[in-house]
Amino acid sequence: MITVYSEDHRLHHPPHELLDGSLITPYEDPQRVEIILDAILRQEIGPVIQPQALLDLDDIRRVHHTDYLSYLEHAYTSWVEAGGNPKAVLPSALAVRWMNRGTKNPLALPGYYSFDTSTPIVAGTYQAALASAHVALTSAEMILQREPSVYALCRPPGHHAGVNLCGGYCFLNNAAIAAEYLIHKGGLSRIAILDIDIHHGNGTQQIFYERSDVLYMSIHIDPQIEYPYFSGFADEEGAGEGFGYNRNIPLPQNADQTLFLSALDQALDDVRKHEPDCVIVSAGFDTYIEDPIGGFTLTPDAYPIMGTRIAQLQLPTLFVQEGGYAIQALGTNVCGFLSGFQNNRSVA
Ligand code: SP5
Ligand code: ZN
Repeated sequence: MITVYSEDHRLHHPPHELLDGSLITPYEDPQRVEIILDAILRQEIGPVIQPQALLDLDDIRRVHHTDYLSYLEHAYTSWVEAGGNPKAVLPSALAVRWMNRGTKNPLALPGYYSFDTSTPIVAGTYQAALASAHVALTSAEMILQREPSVYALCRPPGHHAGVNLCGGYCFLNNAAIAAEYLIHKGGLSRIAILDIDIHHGNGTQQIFYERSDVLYMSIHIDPQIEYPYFSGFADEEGAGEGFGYNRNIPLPQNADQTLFLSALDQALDDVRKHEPDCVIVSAGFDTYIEDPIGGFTLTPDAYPIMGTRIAQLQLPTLFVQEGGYAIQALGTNVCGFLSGFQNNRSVA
């Protein structure tokens, strides 16, 4: 399987995040993808290529508002000029409920475009986020060129990012951007996004909530006990034309492999019923037992099984890297997952 990777992810390397009231070293570290890349090369999963052609911003604007993109581009410089801490942009006041008037104040803007305090912006963040989206777009293009499966080694991740909101270490929704590309450039009619990160992909849910062409299926830790807390409940089923095309499967804390795999089987049944032209897997590995911000108890042997079951769909499959913070185990878990997939396909 081809992996698409860009070293520009390194431009996003914030010094801290504010989590549960503490300023801490970010869990979302550049080493994550370097370790995955090493394992992919060592275990000979397949060739690694860089994003191809020029990035066309229109491909990103199909998902994200122009004012949001412009915010991301200028957030750091304007913040520093206005006297914000040059270490990183982080909101101090969030625009919530009725307090959502617009603002031009560079110290206030982060609170308009963020939903948490864990997603700092530094000088290179926008470029890194664009590169990550470019990785997803290149991978989507390869699917259109009849590559049966591609792994987009994205960083920063994407599934928490909404049309005009960053959060959960995410700025641009790479999976959603790939889905829109497949529909608009490739003429695909139906897509299924299967999100197996431990956190609910609130951004992806928002983006496709009223659409019936893109099914969003997510298995995640119960939002009553874990992030993102305010979204991801089972009764969020889509709206309007999209009713029935959003499905959340929340699982309890400490969910194990047996529980996770039976949820995966349910999700895969729904994916089959949708009859998609392509499956996009939002692949997070924070379900691993040792993950420092996880909460499930999956062991490394779970990932090849997950890959195998997804392979049985026998559909074009685009894997998009999301979370996973047990850095030392990431290479093993990702490669186990991708190998499980590859070894069980009639087409590579
Ligand atoms: C892409 C992705 O995986 N983003 C995740 C962002 C999660 N940030 C908040 C984590 C909250 C962890 N809570 C731990 C509670 C103590 N067990
Ligand atoms: Zn996650």
